Amino acid sequence: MAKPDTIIKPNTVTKPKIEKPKLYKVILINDDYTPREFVVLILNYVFRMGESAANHVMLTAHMKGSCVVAVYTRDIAETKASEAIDMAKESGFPLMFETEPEE
Ligand code: TYC
Repeated sequence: MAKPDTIIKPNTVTKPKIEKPKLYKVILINDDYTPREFVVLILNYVFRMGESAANHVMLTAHMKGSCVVAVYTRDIAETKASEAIDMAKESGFPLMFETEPEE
């Protein structure tokens, strides 16, 4: 086969596209049944919060209805929320966590 006389190369520049992963909030929801100590225990265990931060978050949710616990990438936020909900369920408590994208 004959070789082409002209080779046309596309004139493009590839920019490395590295985007910051979107972050998700884990939100603790208040209820009337889960004991305060159990909420603190879950915050200690699943979210690695110290005693005083966990107490503060629990009391904020208790008084205001909800409180942001922490911010993670989507996978981690969803995994931790499910882990916390499952632990509460296993103990017979209706404790709820939600995840929502950060603005
Ligand atoms: N309101 C609960 C009680 O009085 C305690 C509680 C606090 C439950 C925060 C859930 O997210 C919560 N026993």
